[in-house]
Amino acid sequence: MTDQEATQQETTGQEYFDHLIEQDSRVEPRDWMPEAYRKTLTRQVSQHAHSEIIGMQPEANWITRAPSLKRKAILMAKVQDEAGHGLYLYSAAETLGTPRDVLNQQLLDGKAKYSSIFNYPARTWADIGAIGWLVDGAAICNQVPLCRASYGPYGRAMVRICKEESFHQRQGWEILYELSNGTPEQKQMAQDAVNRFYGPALQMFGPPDADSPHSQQSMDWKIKRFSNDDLRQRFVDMIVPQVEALGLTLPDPDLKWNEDRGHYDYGELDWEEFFAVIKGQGPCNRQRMQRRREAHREGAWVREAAAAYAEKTSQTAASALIGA
Ligand code: FAQ
Repeated sequence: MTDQEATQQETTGQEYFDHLIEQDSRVEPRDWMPEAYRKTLTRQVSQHAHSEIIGMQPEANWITRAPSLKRKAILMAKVQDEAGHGLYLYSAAETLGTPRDVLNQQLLDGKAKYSSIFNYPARTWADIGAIGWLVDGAAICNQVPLCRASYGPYGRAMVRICKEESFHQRQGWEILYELSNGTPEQKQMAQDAVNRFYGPALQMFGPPDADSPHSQQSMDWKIKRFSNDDLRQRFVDMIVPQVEALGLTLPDPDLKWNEDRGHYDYGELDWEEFFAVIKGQGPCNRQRMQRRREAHREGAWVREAAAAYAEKTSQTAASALIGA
């Protein structure tokens, strides 16, 4: 292809891409797309996948200690769902051209981010309730608009994920509801979990808009539909009546209804802590990565067996074709 032909192809590609975005249509893997669009999606979708996989750890830690067989079965199903979400998302990310083992290696090398929230410990059974209610609740708030993301494979993966997240949130709510209607000690345990997870859950939406380098471009490309602060506000407005129904409180003295804005005002979050956590200095960053690397090492034989099986079946298929 000559330089002129390449430029022509790029111009046509850009025009078609702009048209798809303007029409609120979907960009599919084989469509031409700007390199920066591919890069930001690969970044966001793979970080999202890593979050689902690392996010299994705080809850998996409670499977053996869940207070009943029923709770154990529900928690096990939830943790398995998170693994499934990771797989859908890695598949969606791969359609952008970077193989999954490369993405995974970026995580193992500590070069790729995953959600700040999973660097906090799950200390008590009530924390499992708070994770379901607040963390999955924030995830739903953030992810429902992503079902309309302009990139087809990502948006379609999100539809399925959001359905499962709704079940996750309900199971968390139910744990907290039961504890807050239990003994005074149980209620206190629920309150303590909400106190610890409230701030970090609000930080899941990302830095304030003024400090969010990717938001505007991602909104222009219709990957993100709302800014970080808009989604955070939506989440606060949603959980205030819910916490009242639980009979608990949110640990924010500045939280109050603002008649003029038609929203709840809430206090400043600890952004210093947030940036420290995403730089690797949270309470559990080291432990989470150590466990992930161990699990990857322990899974080597599974990957080798799967590769050998794939090789064998492709040889059998090739011989059948030659024989035919
Ligand atoms: N943690 O310019 P922005 C779940 C980074 S839900 C760590 O605002 P963007 C379900 C950001 O990557 C959790 N890093 O970036 C579950 C960027 O760094 P970079 C996962 C964060 O992308 C529940 C820099 O800060 N959900 O797993 C965080 O426009 C229970 C500047 O930020 C998703 O990933 C953070 N909280 O907006 C599983 C949703 N926030 O890459 C198990 C999809 C920001 O330049 C159990 N992702 N950063 O080095 C998104 O919606 C977006 O990527 C945001 C960030 C909103 C997270």
